[in-house]
Amino acid sequence: MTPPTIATHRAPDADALCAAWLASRFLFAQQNAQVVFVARSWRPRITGQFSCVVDVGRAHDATQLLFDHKPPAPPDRNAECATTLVWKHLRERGEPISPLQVLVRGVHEGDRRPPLKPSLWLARSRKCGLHRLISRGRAEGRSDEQVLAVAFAWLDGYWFGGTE
Ligand SMILES: [Mn+2]
Repeated sequence: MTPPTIATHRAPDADALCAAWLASRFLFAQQNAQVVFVARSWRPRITGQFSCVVDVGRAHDATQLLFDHKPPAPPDRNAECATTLVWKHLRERGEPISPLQVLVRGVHEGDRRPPLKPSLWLARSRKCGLHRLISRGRAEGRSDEQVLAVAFAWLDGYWFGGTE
């Protein structure tokens, strides 16, 4: 059986990676989902091209597993982020992911444009947490796949390993 595919944008940020991780570990648990990177200009035209789309495509439709938060749907890009949209969908499905709320809130805050004065959680994450891992990976010229591997390892540790 072909594994599910999760599309997000190239040069992924914390929101793209966290939303893709939520989809991979909860929507498609134990299915070895593959993350595919597409241009930020990508738009969903063919239904079912990917199993799930996060933080790209400018469409939000949970019935098709399309989770973007940029206009036109919804009109305000800061009201939600891709991670909060996937998280809320998972909660509606009854997944026991409430302990991720602090992380989800921090990722949402970090995705805000323009940014506001960061919370302590976000400032710490940018200094030595998930946000730092991603920005350092990018600054060191790592590939999208390498940045994803590092971020997923951190998130797996955060959730499954009980570290952090
Ligand atoms: Mn985003």
